[in-house]
Formats: sequence, structure tokens, C-alpha cells
Amino acid sequence: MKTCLITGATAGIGAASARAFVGAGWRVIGTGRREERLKALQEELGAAFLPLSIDMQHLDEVETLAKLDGEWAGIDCLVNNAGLAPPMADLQDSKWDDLKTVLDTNVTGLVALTRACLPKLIAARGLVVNLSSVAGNYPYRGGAVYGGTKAFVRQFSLALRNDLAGTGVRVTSIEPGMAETEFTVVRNGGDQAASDALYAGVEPMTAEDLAGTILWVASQPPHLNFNSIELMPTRQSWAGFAMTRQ
Ligand code: 8X3
Repeated sequence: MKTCLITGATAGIGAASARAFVGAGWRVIGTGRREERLKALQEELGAAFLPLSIDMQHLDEVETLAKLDGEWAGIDCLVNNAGLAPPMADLQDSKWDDLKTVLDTNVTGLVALTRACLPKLIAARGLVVNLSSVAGNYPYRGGAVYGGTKAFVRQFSLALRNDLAGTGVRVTSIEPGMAETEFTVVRNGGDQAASDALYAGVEPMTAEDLAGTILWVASQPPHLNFNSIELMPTRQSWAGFAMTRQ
């Protein structure tokens, strides 16, 4: 039985991915900060799910994930899903603590965990699936740090493929647009109504849509590497360029 390590499994795309992978016969190690959510997921998914309460900002905790032994020792797939956005704000109006949490989680924690898991992934000829975003490919106002971290995740994913050339390990960057998850509630400082207003009438992607994509990537034959997959809801497209007029 193959094992998938999924970060940020307490909600949204991470929790949906845990359900999808277990449903497809994988074992899943799911991490997150909210222990009670992980426990609830374990009750739902049973012995195929190992919950580990980890904060991606604490690198000593992150690195222990790669050191599990016994029946949970192997890692065939790493899904780097944990990530968040600071409140939408121009950089000059942003709070450093908010930005630091995002940089530590989206970039530093992701790199530390990936690096720590590589010996096991190489031994398994496994795969890494990184959650980037369309925000890493197209800039929008108020998203400089978030978009910057997601551009990093995409480029890190592509370059990591070079480092892993010849090992058989595959790496994919998934770049979703608008998906209705707790992501937007967090980005709006916990304001559910603001999140609901953003999604109203848009038919956003769901966590299950993305979990299906991630599982599909992980189910492809070993000779196929999807470098990146960018996806949006049909009702989302791009804004034009902005001008300031005198
Ligand atoms: C966030 C994507 O389109 O909601 O990762 O800004 S979008």
C-alpha cells in the first residue's frame, strides 16, 4: 500500500485530498495545526489515516515528519498543500507578522519538508505535488507577497525536477484559481460574509475538484511527469492591465 504525506489536511484541499487518496487505497499521513480537526478526519478515515499535529512554521516539527519509522516509514507521494494568504493589502499597508507567517509557511516550511523527505521519495521513486496558484503566474493588486510565494513554489517545483533528474521522482506544480475553501475566509480575517460575496454566482472550483486533480496526477504511470497544471473555474478569467491617470 502506498503512503501519501499531505500537509494542511485539516480543511479544504488538504482534507479533500486525504479523503480522495484513502478512497483510492492509499495510506495518508495528514498534518495540520488544528488537532481536533485531524482527529475527526481520523475517525472518518480510520486506520489508513495518521494524523500529526504540526505547524509548518516550526522547522524542528516539520523535519520530524520525514523521520517516521515502522509501518509509516515510507513516503511515496508528498502533497505540499499547507499554505495561506495574508489579508489583501498593498505592501505599504500590510502587517509584517501576517507576511512572515505566509513566507514561513508557504516557502520556508515547504522547502524544509521537501528537502527532508527527498531520501524517502528517491527510495520510493515517488512524486511531489506542490500547491502553487494562478496568483504566482499573474499579478494582482494586494497579492504581492502571496503571489510571490506561489511563483516561488512553481519555480521551485520546476527546478527541483532538474535536481532529481535520473532518480525517477516526479514533481508537479498545481496552479489553481478560485476555489471555495477556508482560504478566503482566512484571507478576509475570518469574515465568512466577505468570502461568500466573493464566490457568489461564480461557481468556484471545490476542494474536491482539486483533490481529484492531485489524485489523478499521483495515479499517472511513472514515465509521465506533469510539470504544471493551471486550472480555473469557467467563470474566472483575467483582468486587464491597470493604469493610473494624471
Ligand atoms: C488563490 C487563487 O484566484 O483566488 O490561490 O486568487 S485566486
